Amino acid sequence: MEKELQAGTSVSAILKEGLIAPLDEVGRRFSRGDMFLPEMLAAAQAMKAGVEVIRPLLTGAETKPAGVVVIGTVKDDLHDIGKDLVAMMLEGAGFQVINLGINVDHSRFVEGAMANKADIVALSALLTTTMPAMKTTVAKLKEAGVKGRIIVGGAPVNQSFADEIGADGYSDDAPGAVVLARKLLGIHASESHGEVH
Ligand code: B12
Repeated sequence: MEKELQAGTSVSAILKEGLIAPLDEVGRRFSRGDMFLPEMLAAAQAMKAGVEVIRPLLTGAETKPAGVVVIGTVKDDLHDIGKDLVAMMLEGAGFQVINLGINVDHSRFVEGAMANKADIVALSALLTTTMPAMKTTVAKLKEAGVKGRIIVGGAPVNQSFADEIGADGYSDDAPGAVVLARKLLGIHASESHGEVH
């Protein structure tokens, strides 16, 4: 990774081709029964170590605060690699990010959003079995009168599910989450500098 960076390979190429693509392959092998949980865990740890190397490039210094984002992975879901990438890229784009972590139930999302006056509440789910928790969380955030816009993502989530549960936006990747958050808050990209190429 360090060698690639020194050789001038772009951060997004390292992320997509060097980190996310191999992890997708691990997921496919797990589905086929060619790999098992300890291997998936080892792959996740390798991914996390890789992300740490590029973290400074993703979160770069930004002066103008773009807004407050409260982010977390929904209840009973322990996947955090994608959610943390989204958090890092939002930070890089100048957002103040409060990361609630994994296995976050709806009441913690509501408290976190209220306490931090979130402009955006971002929910991640990686399991089809935790998508209902995403739906409940959206409903509870609305019921509680949280004013921030709600965005959702994660491998099993798509635009039609986002629409169905009443989320304000969906993106299938971290750079798209930045574009989405800016769009929902009416921020033009030129007003911010944290682009990753
Ligand atoms: C790594 C991994 C794990 C690790 C997680 C480690 C960690 N700290 O996160 C471990 C080993 C712990 C794990 C456990 C399990 N896992 Co798992 N795991 C994966 C794997 C291989 C990669 C996930 C990942 O990190 N991808 C890379 C990141 C960058 O991608 P991403 O998360 O999709 O995020 C991107 C976008 O989705 C988007 N995004 C994500 N969140 C958000 C949020 C917002 C707001 C927005 C806008 C965008 C956005 O942006 C991100 C960056 O571009 C996937 C397979 C896969 N390819 O998805 C299986 C997978 C998700 N796991 C699966 C399963 C079944 C499990 C277990 C149930 C296995 C078991 N029998 O115990 C457990 C469940 C544990 C739990 N309760 O959560 C299945 C899910 C099947 C399903 N349809 O529900 C998958 C698809 C594997 C498979 N093919 O079967 N897993």
